[in-house]
Amino acid sequence: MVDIAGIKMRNPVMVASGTFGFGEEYSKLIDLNKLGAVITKSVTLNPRDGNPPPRLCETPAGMLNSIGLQNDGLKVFLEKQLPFLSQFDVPIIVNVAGETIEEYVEVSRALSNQPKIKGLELNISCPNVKKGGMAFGIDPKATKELVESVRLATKLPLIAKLSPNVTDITEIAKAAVSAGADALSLINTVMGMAIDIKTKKPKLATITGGLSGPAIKPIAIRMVWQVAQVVDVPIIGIGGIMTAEDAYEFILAGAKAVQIGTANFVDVEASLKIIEGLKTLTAGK
Ligand code: RRO
Repeated sequence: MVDIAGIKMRNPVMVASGTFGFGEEYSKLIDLNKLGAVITKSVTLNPRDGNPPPRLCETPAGMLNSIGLQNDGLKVFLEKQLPFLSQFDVPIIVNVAGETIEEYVEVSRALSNQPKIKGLELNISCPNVKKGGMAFGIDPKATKELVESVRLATKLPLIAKLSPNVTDITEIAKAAVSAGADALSLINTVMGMAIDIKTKKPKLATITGGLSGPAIKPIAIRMVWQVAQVVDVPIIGIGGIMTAEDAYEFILAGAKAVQIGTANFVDVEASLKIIEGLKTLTAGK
């Protein structure tokens, strides 16, 4: 058993927001009950269509995305997606996003009286939207204001998901914790760009996107280590974890748990393999 800010998990391996939808497709392929927790795709107050295509491309040792917070909105989440996920015996953590503080507060409040939801992950690090998202996570004052406001609206464990697109992530981490975050997850994607040299056009319609996958692992390890030096709350490590050895590296850097993202697209069983491999690696430790 692993306890992250009061969220009790069978193991320290969760699936990362945005790489697992709301579990429906994966539930046909793997046993969700074996996961430490499921983190949903971001939920916003109203439905969003996301950005125009192309919004994904492969890069060396990773991929770029610019989904633009596509989701069906709070109502559909509560009526359909949450009931579906609730059939499983796995902690549900909802990733919450918005354009304004009021939106984060309203969504967080509405999720708070749902017994199946065990925690909220505040997405203050989406790199692909014009308003909100990362804007909250690159400025310590804005981070503090947002987390404080949501803190007043919910008793659920709050995890702030941090952006790597900053000069000093420890400043943001400290701001989130001082405002009442119970845990931190890091990192979200690194802003990147790719150009097709045949067409001479950017590979993504939005030009820039978020880089994920093994290419960003050393950045994430460095940031987890830096943040672990300055906060006392649990850290959830994210960034290019493909194997149990990668996950263990995050634990050695100071993470108490990890999230698996891009690896889910390569191998639907990646998270389950990492859970088994970590057991062996950490046995007796
Ligand atoms: O939807 C997205 O484009 C997106 C989000 Br919300 C995020 O937090 N991170 C990311 O890489 N893409």
